[in-house]
Amino acid sequence: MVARRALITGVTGQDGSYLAELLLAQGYEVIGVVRRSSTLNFERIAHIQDRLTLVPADLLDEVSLIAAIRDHRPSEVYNLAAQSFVQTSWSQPVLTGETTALGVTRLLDAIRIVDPEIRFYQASSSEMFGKVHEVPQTEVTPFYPRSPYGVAKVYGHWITVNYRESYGLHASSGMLFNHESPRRGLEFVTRKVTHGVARIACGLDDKLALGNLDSQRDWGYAADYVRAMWLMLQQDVPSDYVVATGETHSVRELCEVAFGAAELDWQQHVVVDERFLRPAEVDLLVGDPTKARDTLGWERDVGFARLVEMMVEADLDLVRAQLG
Ligand code: NAP
Ligand code: F7E
Repeated sequence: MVARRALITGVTGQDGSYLAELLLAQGYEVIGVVRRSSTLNFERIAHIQDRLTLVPADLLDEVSLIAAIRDHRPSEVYNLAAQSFVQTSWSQPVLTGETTALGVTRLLDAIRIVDPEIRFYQASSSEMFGKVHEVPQTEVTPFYPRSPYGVAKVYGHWITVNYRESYGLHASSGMLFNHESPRRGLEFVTRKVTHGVARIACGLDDKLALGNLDSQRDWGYAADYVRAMWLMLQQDVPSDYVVATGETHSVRELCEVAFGAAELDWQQHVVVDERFLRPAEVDLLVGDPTKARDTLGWERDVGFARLVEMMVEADLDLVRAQLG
């Protein structure tokens, strides 16, 4: 049988690395798009790098995307690349719009030009719901983004829907709620907390400075969520799906569980620093994954407490290894 071929933008990121593992395990040939940088940034894919075909391209450069698709002719394209850190989107709003919004159009156009039969996945986000109109959020909850990142993701979502309706592309949008793992970037709050716990437990730090402890998120495990991406592209009909756990927890609860996993009292170590507060906050997110469960048969395996414990354990191993 001929191997199916998938192209992933953002393969060096958290989700890209898990999705590449999943597709390789299913026998896919995996093409990973990497952008040029002065130092290599392949830590998350080092363990599978020899099984991937890495191609240079950038969401800011249309010609490079057309060339990647023309040269490798994938049957599925997963657009995971983005400027994905919400806080940075206030200091770099134009870059965020170019990458996270217009980058989606560039990639959709590349598909339309080279091979409109290619199936397309867009990494949409619960940040689109922002100042939420209803609880829990579903596929039909109106959008009210609260950051340049959220605004850019709304554009990316609607251009995906529009190319599906205008050109008949098999294009689906996954409205994924926060998902985390030991591979999460250190700037996101879960990993910042679990890495901070490990450093405090090993005596390297005493305090951890955070921003808004009251905000609530629906946190799941990234390896569970990439399964939903793949399932969307296996459906006969493209559509849009909320992917979430259906539970919400505050940053304060995250601290309690994470410090507790290392037998520490979070109140002795966490301090609030207004540098980490945002100009506009998303206070509460919780998704309703009913459509993903009923249509895709998707379920998450890992719950909140296990996820946080797993991340603390991984960071303790990492910090201890660095100490030698
Ligand atoms: P991530 O770890 O920040 O990875 C982002 C990826 O995008 C990296 O591989 C990065 O490459 C790449 N990238 C950035 N700018 C690019 C450009 N101009 N051209 C090509 N590649 C570029 O993000 P993630 O957590 O895996 O998230 C994956 C996607 O899902 C993103 O679109 C994110 O916005 C979205 N999303 C994430 C969550 C979540 O909770 N994780 C929830 C909803 C939606 P470098 O390695 O070179 O920087
Ligand atoms: O913040 C609060 C912060 O940066 C979560 C991205 O993957 O998920 C992610 O976006 C919450 C916010 O993720 C700190 O104010 C408190 O309320 O981990 P985060 P995010 O902004 O929810 C969505 C779904 C995406 O699509 C994005 O790409 O935690 N918070 N103190 C803090 N956040 C950070 N980063 N650092 C703090 O010190």
